[in-house]
Amino acid sequence: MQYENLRLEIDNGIALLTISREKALNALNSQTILELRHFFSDTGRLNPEIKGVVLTGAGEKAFVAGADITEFSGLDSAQGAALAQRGQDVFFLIERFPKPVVAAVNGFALGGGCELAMACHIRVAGEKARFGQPEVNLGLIPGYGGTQRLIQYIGKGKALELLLTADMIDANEAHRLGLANYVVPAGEEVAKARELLLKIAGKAPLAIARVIECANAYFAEGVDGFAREVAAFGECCDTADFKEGAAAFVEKRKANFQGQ
Ligand code: DAK
Repeated sequence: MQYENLRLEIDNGIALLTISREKALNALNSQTILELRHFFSDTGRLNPEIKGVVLTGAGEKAFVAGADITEFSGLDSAQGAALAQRGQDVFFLIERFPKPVVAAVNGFALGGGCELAMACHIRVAGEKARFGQPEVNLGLIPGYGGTQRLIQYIGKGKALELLLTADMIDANEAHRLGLANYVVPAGEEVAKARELLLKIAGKAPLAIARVIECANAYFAEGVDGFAREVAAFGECCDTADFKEGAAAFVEKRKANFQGQ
């Protein structure tokens, strides 16, 4: 698929995926959602060269300033619910992506943008980043998982305050609350995200994928996360990477994992 709104650059095994609609502050229109779906189900998943993904927004002002407001006025309830489901499916693809995804939040992360950052595994916020769920200003509620994931990250009390007031918080407050893993000077978000991904790229890929799966199992309805962990641990024992990791430890050398 030819991307119109995503820019993809791969360097040293790390994909830098930039949402590039700078004039609309990188707002998520349906084409961008389609392209994200394609990357996280196809290109990014199947390309063995890609070990991890940095997701960011073009320009210096915004990560993503929300869903594209010009696209969703006039929807009826059935169309709205169908669109929300389609968007949520894409965000689940990101959350369940078997390789690490780090959001480099370089500016406004509002509404669908905050939801997108929350679907990533780790968030690095630049000093100019602003997070918020302003949907109630528009007579809406978050539709891409915001009411659920914000509570997972910062707890019900503070999440409800942000969801009900539509207030924005800055990078330091997001860090204090546990929404942002790091705050870095503006312009250094991608470099920090890459640094984290390069560190993770040295670990065993099959184990990394299972850590992500088990962490998600904690929140999945009807799934026993502890049971999934037991099974996943057993699966790791069958891998060549585990044998290599254990041998490297005994031989006092760096492990050379093959993802097998
Ligand atoms: N959509 C479309 N265009 C946007 C946009 C957005 N979300 N945010 C900004 N833009 C456009 C502006 O219209 C403006 O375009 P021009 O006038 O230059 O053509 C350009 O980006 C620059 O924006 P501003 O001139 O407003 O820039 P400022 O620095 O003055 O303000 C701002 C920056 C981020 C504070 C402001 O742009 C703003 O408040 N933006 C809207 C934030 C927001 O409310 N975002 C939407 C949250 S609600 C759904 C599922 C999910 C959702 C909806 C439906 N369904 C399944 C149906 C989720 C909804 C949301 O995300």
